[in-house]
Amino acid sequence: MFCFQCQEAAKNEGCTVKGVCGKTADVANLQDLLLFLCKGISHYTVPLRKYGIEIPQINKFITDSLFMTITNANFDKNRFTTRLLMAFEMRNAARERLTNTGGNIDGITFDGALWVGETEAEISKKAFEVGVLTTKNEDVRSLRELTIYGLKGMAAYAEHAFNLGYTENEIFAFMQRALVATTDDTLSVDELTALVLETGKYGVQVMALLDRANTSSYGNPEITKVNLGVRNNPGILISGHDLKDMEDLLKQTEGTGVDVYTHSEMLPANYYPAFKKYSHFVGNYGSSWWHQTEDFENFNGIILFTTNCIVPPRKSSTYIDRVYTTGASGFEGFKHIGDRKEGQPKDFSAIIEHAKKCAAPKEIETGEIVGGFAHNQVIALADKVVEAVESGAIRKFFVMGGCDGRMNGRNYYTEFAQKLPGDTVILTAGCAKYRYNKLPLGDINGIPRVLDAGQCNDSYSLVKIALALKEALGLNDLNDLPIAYNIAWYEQKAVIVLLALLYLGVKNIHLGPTLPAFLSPNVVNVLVNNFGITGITSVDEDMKLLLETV
Ligand code: SF4
Ligand code: SF3
Repeated sequence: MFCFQCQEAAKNEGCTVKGVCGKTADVANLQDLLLFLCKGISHYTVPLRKYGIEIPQINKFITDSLFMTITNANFDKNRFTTRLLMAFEMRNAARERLTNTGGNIDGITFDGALWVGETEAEISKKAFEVGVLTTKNEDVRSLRELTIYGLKGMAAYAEHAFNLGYTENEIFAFMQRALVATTDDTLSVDELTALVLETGKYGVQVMALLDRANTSSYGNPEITKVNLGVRNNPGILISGHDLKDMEDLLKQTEGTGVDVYTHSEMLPANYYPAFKKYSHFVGNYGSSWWHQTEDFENFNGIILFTTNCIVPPRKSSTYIDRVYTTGASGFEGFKHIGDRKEGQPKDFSAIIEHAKKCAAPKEIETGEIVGGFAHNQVIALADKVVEAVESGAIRKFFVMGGCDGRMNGRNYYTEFAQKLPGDTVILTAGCAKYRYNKLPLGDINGIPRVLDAGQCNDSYSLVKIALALKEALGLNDLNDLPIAYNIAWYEQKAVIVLLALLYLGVKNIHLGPTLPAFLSPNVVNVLVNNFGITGITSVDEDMKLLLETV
């Protein structure tokens, strides 16, 4: 195996024996093979579009497959093996369709479009051969993988939108065209750099689509005090990012005596009007994803993963039989809830029955946190915000969104938030917020000093807020705003968010806690020279620099 897609890549170079995340070499190789076949399928679907042909099942298959390979989403070898067999079927269907349409398949020579493996031994051998390192030139490899990781993030958001009935063929078409482009040895470094930026363009588009899907389905997030304590009923703790699963679960648990709590990235579900109305939706339990081994132990009830981030349980963990996965997520040893049947809600009856037999959660904290500052809510407060900026009450905004992670150095973000002067406001989205969202940072004229827009995909909200501020303050360029970017990344959704920000022209982003292992020195130079991207140094130095510039 070789994997360097996340911030935890061993030695900040790559995991080669087993993932720091817990991914085994078997699973890593099967994920590589699945991507290889998705590229192969795309070699047929891209020319099919020239004939106006879309194959929705394949669009969905490629999207789900990319999503399943995101860090901490799916560790289940069997799920990947089954999926590989499906990939062969999808590829055959696409090839046949292209032949029947009169398309020319003779020119399609990419191995992933042709290779067939039958035995487990053949599949394992091939899986070992098709990884990231098959691209020898490190700059080409870096740009190809940067694109692919962006596509994985895009796929995650496209999948959530799809679950709510929102799709755009343009997004699927781009994903597949880009997958093919990553197999094209004739593309120059400049062309690949352009592909990376184009990925950011579609990143903006997919986040806008998901924003529309979420807010049309569940209303606009609004200022909400989220309870951190517990009640005395058994509960289900829902984690991940999928709001359709949240809806189905809340509906099916109503009146059953089972309470629902959010964990980690599901926290922002508390901000949606359509979910707030359920009296058995108690609040948020615990902290960000990597605290789960302790949080789940204490919770006593059922845990439902709708997406990443899964942490493999410890040998001593007692909660394994209480954990379920659904959608793209999976883990050998956790039970899996299957997909929705056409037009039907997902069937959560098994976990509700299981929950009824569990003890109520142990209280690990009390109190409340405030969130719900997505674009609609902040824009509703625009007058107040603009007044505070114009009077100098707010000197500067700090976008500190992104991911959380286990690395010790991430204390940086807690310290940074603590040391920020009282006339600054943090704008956040994603699980990075858990580094500072329970600190008593106060408010400025009633505006909380931490404005949480929601999940990582709600970074789109931060962009809308920035654009609205630019208008209100009569500025021409986003970079003239009193906003500094100090973003934490971990997995590939953060990659698509970053590419989206670059596409929108945001400059001087500080990215930490380490720069991605998949960026070659030359690609880092391109990012530094064109976008002013830098890593982080010490809290004091970065604070000084970021407070001084615009
Ligand atoms: Fe390593 Fe991250 Fe890949 Fe897991 S996802 S194998 S930690 S680089
Ligand atoms: Fe977090 Fe996994 Fe990235 Fe959605 S839940 S932001 S790390």
